[in-house]
Amino acid sequence: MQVLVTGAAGSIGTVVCAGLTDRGHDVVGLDRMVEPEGFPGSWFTADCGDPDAVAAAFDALTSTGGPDAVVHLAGIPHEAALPESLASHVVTTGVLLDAMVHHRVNRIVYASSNHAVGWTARADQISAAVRPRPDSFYGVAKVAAEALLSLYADRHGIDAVATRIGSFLPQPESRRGLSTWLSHDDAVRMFDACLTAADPGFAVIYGISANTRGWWDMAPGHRLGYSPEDDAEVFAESIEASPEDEADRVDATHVGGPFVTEQ
Ligand code: 15L
Repeated sequence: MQVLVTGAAGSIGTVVCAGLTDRGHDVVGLDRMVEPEGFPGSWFTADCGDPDAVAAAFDALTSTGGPDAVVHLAGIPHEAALPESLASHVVTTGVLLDAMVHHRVNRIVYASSNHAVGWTARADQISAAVRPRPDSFYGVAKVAAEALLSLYADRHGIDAVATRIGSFLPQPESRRGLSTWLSHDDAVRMFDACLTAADPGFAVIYGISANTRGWWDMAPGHRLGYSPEDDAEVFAESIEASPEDEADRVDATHVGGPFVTEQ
């Protein structure tokens, strides 16, 4: 399958592009950054919020038969002013969806975030159907981008999967991370499953590893074939060796951890 990956030079993009290539996909990178050395596929240096630049990339790819799907990872990965957050997460998603409709590309897998529900109080299990409850403008923009995916799924029949990613890191770095960690290998498993699942329609799943201390309802992801294999628990002893501090206590109250107190 040919997959156009936005944000391909970023931390998730680098890992996901290499992993999808290993799994037999033909990956095309799109990023504002120039092509990283050794990138495994072809490349467009472009801003995915720019409709003309995105149209040019789609024109070039469709003239050779692709792409089959989009993985949208581009976006500021932290809190920012509201206009900047909306441009980075919502406008880019809309530009890509319009290009997909125009070129009849039928699937998008989106890097949403746990911060879409970050103000949810910590509980044993957080459903993917819980009320959107952002903890930041970043989270608001992720909720709005998910809503756009839902609209295009209903209006145009596009398969659109929003993956609410937890903490994508080589290994967890805090007590909260023992619940929110998404390993590199599980991220690749998840994007591959979402790209290849039969008829997902519009779906929201949690992008988290199989963490013993996870508080997420993983059933919607399982239904799409996402079976995480890594567990943050193997890092618990070293993380718990340092005494709990104020940041840990803030993290323990709400799903979004530190974002809840940022302004
Ligand atoms: C995210 O969505 C952010 O992009 C990242 O910077 C982390 O804050 C992560 O969530 C997390 O919740 O750990």
